[in-house]
Amino acid sequence: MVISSVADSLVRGVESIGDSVSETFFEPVIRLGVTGLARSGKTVFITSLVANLLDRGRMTGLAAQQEGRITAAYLQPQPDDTVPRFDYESHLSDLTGASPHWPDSTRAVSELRLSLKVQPAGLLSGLQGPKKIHLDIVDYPGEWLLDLALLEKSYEDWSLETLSRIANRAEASAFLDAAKSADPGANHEEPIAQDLARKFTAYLTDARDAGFYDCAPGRFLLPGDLAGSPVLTFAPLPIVGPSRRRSLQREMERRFEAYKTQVVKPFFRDHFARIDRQVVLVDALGAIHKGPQAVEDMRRAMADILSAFRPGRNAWLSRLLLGKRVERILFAATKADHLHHLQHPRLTAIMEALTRDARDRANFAGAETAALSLASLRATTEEMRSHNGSELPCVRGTLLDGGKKAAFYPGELPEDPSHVLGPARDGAKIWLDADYGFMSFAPSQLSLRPGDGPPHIRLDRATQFLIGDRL
Ligand SMILES: Nc1nc2c(ncn2[C@@H]2O[C@H](COP(=O)(O)OP(=O)(O)O)[C@@H](O)[C@H]2O)c(=O)[nH]1
Ligand SMILES: [Mg+2]
Repeated sequence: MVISSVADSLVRGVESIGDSVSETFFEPVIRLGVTGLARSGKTVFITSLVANLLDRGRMTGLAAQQEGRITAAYLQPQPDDTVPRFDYESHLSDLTGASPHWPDSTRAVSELRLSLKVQPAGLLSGLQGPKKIHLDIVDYPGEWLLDLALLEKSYEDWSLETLSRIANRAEASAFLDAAKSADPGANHEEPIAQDLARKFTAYLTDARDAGFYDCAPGRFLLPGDLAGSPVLTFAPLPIVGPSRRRSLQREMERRFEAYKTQVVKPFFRDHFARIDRQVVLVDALGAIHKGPQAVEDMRRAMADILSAFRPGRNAWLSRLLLGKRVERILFAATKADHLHHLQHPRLTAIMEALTRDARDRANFAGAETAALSLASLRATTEEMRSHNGSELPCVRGTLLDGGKKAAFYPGELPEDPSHVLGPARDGAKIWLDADYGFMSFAPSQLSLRPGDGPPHIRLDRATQFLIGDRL
């Protein structure tokens, strides 16, 4: 314990010295974290953000742009040689090419550096030349933040907690049968460990597909190059006492600890701890469409995810951060182009309510927070349609299914967010007073004017909140 914490802070110390000598003093770096659960819209957000910072015609909500102070923007090699580069060019050509389509989902951390030349504002502006500011954008799965809670748990606590939480889930029945018939005290045999891990992973996958978000350890679902390795070959067991040497339980315990030190900690140390500004993307409309249970699950997952931004709660993390904290956190409801703008304030209100607990805590920790609704890539246009004598605010776009154009009225979100969150919290099975539809639209064919990035909704306002004060 002691040894690992000393090592962690040493690494961080050396790293921050490196940062400050080579860059921070001369050329400021802003590390922007982009996270959210799977399909929340991270890839589309980053692609459109970069495209709109390179061609800034649609970024009038970004003050430095409005004031004409951004003189250049260009992509640069990123500073971290071991992190995959965010594949901006191919995502952009997916979205804006001749037959536009949504990019494939990506499931690991990636990074991109965009550099801006900015004329300083204020008194000294006439005396100084433009300054260079690097924006390092880091894309990482929100699911990985859920693993933070594992650090404080022993294998035994985690096993018993997990088994009781999933006891009544249909998706878990095959795994639970296997776990019940396994003998934690028997000698470790690899085929048995593998069988348990495989069934546990299958359960996690089914649970996630069924809408459960409490699917830790996160890397079981997104294994990348760790697939099949011992750090991912463990599962919770019905434990009754301390483990015996060479037993199945002892080996599972060892792997659980290895997962914490070799998978969870490096992520927090190498990525999370270095973030200055954070945007958390939430597909609130998608959850509302799926029903009250999905909304409640999402609310809980958000609270868990955001506890990572509350330093002090986790002793290891606070030591690692050494008082450094994320300065600004934006909670953004994505895909707002599914709604006519008349309904956007209601979506934002739901977003605010959905993250309220977590936001209060983050505020307490000194971070500035805000919520808004946005569309990274606007796929629809708005229109009013008459229906039974009243005018309905609709959106029109190309349907993903079949490619026809259609206008769509998604239903009216309530003015009071508690009408959505209340039934969700109380365990309602369906929405009683409304039905919230959801259409999947394809990105539309674009013909962009020179200097304009792809169309969006409030991406410029989001950018202003996240980095505007540093430009
Ligand atoms: N209409 C619309 N759909 C979006 C937008 N952003 C994301 N989506 C949809 O959400 C899906 C997931 O987005 P993606 O960026 O891949 O999510 P990630 O898993 O968080 O990286 C996409 O395939 C689109 O169908 C948006 O701005 N407008
Ligand atoms: Mg992605």
